[in-house]
Amino acid sequence: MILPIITYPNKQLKALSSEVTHFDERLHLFLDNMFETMISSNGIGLAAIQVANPIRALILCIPDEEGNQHKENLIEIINPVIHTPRGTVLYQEGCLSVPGFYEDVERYESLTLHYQNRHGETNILHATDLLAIAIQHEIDHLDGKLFIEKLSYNRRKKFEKEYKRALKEKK
Ligand code: Y12
Ligand code: CO
Repeated sequence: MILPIITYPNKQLKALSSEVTHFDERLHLFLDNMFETMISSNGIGLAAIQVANPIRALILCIPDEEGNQHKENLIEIINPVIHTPRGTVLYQEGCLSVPGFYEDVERYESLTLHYQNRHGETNILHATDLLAIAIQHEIDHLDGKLFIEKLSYNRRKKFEKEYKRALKEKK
């Protein structure tokens, strides 16, 4: 089932998501729906709060060199914790909750992630490149933060003006 994606400035996106404690059929169905929703919107990452569920769950499906996404590359990440972040890198980010806008954001270059899978099993993942960036972007969603909050004062003001104009034009 394709779920509606909440977009900025909806205040639900500011919610602090709660730890997942039940790794049951309901969670599995929800994660399946998140995947369908993300792929149908051409996304590579989606956090549960973006579809109005404030739980600490996110999914990522990084495209291959040809830009194609494969379900076998899907990573379901529950209750993530970042360890040993290293270096910094600038990357132009986009977000399904801020449609039509891409901005350079500074992130850690690499990190180690401790998380649980859909069965509650603990996994450890070393991430670099786009995977490391997308993990940080999605974990920010779990903490109620959007990438636009990392922009400088002037870039944020410019974004607000352009976004408001785009929303008006859509109406
Ligand atoms: C850098 C950091 C984090 C990510 C992962 C999360 N972002 C996305 O998956 C963004 C997807 C996206 C897709 C769009 O295309 C459509 O909606 C059809 C899009 O375009 C518009 O909204 C017009 C914007 C964002 C990625 C990179
Ligand atoms: Co996002």
